[in-house]
Amino acid sequence: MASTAARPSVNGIVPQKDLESFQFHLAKSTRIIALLGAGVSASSGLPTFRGAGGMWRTHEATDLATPEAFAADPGLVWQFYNYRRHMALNVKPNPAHYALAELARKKQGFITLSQNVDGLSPRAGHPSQSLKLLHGSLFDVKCSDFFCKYTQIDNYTDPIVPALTIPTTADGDEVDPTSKAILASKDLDISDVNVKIPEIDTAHLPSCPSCKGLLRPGVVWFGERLPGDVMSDIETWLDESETIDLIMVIGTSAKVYPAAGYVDMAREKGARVAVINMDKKDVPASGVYSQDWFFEGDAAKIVPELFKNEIGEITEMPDAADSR
Ligand code: BJW
Ligand code: ZN
Repeated sequence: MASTAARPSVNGIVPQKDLESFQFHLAKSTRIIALLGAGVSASSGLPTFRGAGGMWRTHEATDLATPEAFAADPGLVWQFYNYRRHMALNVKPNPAHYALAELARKKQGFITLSQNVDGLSPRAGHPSQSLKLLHGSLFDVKCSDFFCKYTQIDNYTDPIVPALTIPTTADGDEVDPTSKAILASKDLDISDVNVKIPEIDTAHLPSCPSCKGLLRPGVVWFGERLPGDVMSDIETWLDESETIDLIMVIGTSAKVYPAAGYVDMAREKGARVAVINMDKKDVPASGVYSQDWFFEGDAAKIVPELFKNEIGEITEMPDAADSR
């Protein structure tokens, strides 16, 4: 089995024996899933959600990524997402994004299910028909009124409205306006539920040109259904065959459902699982079986190495954002 991470590595990135057995399996695989999470974009400079350095150490995740939070304080939630949009626009896709995009061009039966909303896979040129964005995109905006179907795709305005301009320190450094530290530095005891965090006037938030209601980020919050078209595309792909050869679980804690459930679905169809993660403890709920692989380390380094036999070296790295 290939799950022991501390074995000697010949190429300095992954143990040679595991690399070879993985590459051998990848070469003969015709039905492959990649399940991506925030760790794929970590080396681009975007924080993950959970674990060391995770952004939700400085935010209460469930406080901000829910429809209830938006209803209670749309200004605070918009500040959080406007800042996330800004961060994503100011980083670049990394070799893992490019390697996945290239594998998608090379392998017909390869589908990527990404939980990431940062736009980096599309910017790396990942073919859209084989990239399924489970949790939407920071750059889609939609009406918050259930009955109004207004949607904007590819809105890259930064800040999205002037009222959401990112504050700077006296030294000119941009600061996350919604981090606990910043809120606390305003002399507010944010642990006290009776203390109200200042709200941005809703009149200055993004508004719907159709119904004049509030627009909201086009991401999937806790308790919300995943996009119907995305789910049905995945279902169609799953139903195309009784077998799946491989699922790669890359840079995700695999704790959020239904995304995490695809690992067991793939196993049920015979898939071997390859986990690529910085943290040995972050394995899917079903664990790592004897025929699986665990590659410990940075996805941006490991993924191109794993795919090298299929895609060659990643050399050119065009960013679709440069031509916008
Ligand atoms: C590196 C690295 C490097 C770092 N290299 N690795 C079944 C069981 C239990 C609960 C549920 C269930 N089904 C549904 C639920 C409820 C809920 C849920 O899953 N809760 C869990 C917390 C238990 N799910 C939902 O609510 C979903 N909706 C739903 O099921 O609807 C059903 C419904 C039916 C009918 C009517 C209505 C509804 C929706 C889930 C939406 C999740 N949304 C978020 C926010 C998106 C917007 C935003 O970005 O703000 O999506 S939550 C957040 O978590 C975000 C992420 O996509 C998602 C996953 O996180 P991810 O990507 O795994 O990040 P991390 O930080 O957790 O992990 C990073 C990993 O990278 C770590 O392992 C690091 O070690 C690693 N790493 N650097 C390699 N360089
Ligand atoms: Zn509307």
